[in-house]
Amino acid sequence: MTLQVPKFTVIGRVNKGKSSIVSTLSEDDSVVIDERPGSTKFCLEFPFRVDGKTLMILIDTPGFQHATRALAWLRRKETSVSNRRDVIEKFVQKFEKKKDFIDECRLLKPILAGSGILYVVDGAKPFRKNYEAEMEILRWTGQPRMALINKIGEGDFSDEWRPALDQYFSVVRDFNANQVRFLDRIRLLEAFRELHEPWREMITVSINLLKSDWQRRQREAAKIIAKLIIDELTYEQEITLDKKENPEDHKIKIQNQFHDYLRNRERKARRSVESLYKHRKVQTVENELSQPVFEQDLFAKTTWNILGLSPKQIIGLGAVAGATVGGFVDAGVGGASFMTGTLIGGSIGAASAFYFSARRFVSIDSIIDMWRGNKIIKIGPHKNPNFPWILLDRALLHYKNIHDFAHSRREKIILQSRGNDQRLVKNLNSIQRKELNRLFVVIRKKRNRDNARLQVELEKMLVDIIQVLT
Ligand SMILES: Nc1nc2c(ncn2[C@@H]2O[C@H](COP(=O)(O)OP(=O)(O)OP(=O)(O)O)[C@@H](O)[C@H]2O)c(=O)[nH]1
Ligand SMILES: [Mg+2]
Repeated sequence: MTLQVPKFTVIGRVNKGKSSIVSTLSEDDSVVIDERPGSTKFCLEFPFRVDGKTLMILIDTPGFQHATRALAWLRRKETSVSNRRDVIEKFVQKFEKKKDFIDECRLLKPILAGSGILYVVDGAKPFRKNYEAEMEILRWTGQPRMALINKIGEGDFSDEWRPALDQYFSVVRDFNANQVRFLDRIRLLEAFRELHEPWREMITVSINLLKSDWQRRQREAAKIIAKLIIDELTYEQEITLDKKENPEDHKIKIQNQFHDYLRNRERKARRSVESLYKHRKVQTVENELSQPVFEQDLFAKTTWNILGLSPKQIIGLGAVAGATVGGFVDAGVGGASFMTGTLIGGSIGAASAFYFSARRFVSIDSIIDMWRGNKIIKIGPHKNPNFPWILLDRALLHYKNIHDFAHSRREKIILQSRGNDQRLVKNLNSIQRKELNRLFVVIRKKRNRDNARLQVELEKMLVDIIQVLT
């Protein structure tokens, strides 16, 4: 027997967050949402799919336009409480092709065809008696009904709304479209399950599918981040020059190309994480990171403190081994002179809007003069001991934000790192830090050899880190 896929028609007054709820529940960021009222003009279906399987269908609507008049018509035709649904059917038949109740007919049709009702109100605004007509019409349909109190502004009138909604809806829930997280969605599905017996089995299947898909996404994200780190730590670039050319003329160019590669590689990983979480349109801004990095001394203490590990932590890890590999510093130096040492070691490059370590710590590894008489300029891999930590910190910050970003939100995500509380790698426990450091060192040593095994090891660690993070 195929299970019945639950459908929900989402209804409410203009600008109350109907489309936002549809967007959040269907994980679809293409739903039209706007601060201007009347943004939804037609009824549209949005399936929520996991792994190619439709788990439920949300129907976005413009809501009622003439509820009071419609209810007056219905009341005139009503002969008994038991024929109210028939009266609604007659109403749709009569007005379907006419202009008077276009929106009413459009939203009532799927309900009469069996969909449940999600009624959305704004709990930040007071309850008014004139909401009663539409709630009454919905009650007449006899279909499973749930009310969601979606607070759009600062006020809180939930206490006024609840007793009124309780009269018309079997379940009333607070549900803030823009702030819900995964577990809130699971709880809502659990409530849907109680609403209508024929949906019970399908919704149970859906909850289990969604939970396992969520874990799959975490594993996939760990894989994407692990691959990114390995690629960036082992990437090197070379260009071959004609014997007449002067390598000095090409240094800046190859350095920029090297930076571009690292930057693009990170961008690609981010897009993959975003599409894993079905965020197709989201944009991120890194105001805290890019601006000081762009303009100021990149080794100003504040900048250094933004991401990655602190110099003290790096030294504590013996990660200076990484720096020693780069030939920059003496392993014995303390925090401040460590930074000075690295600063001197790095080349002071042209202003490129890239995070500091990448810019300063590109090393022109070797300039080889002979290869069929040509010259080869080689650059990379990146040597800064903090580089993997900064990469990881940025990846985790991005991941956490994407993971928690409701699909109804249309603003840009500000990837903000506000000091130590946000510096994610800094708060890892010392065993995790040591273990990661060991891996980073091996990855760097092996360059492109044996990466598959290292990738699996890194992935495993990242899954644990990600789980705690979210
Ligand atoms: N802060 C906040 N704003 C929200 C929330 N839900 C919706 N909004 C905002 O409220 C406005 C209207 O949201 P929509 O989802 O378009 O509302 P709607 O009921 O579909 O509106 P119409 O289709 O025009 O009737 C948008 O600017 C949303 O971003 C919420 O939970 N919190
Ligand atoms: Mg809308």
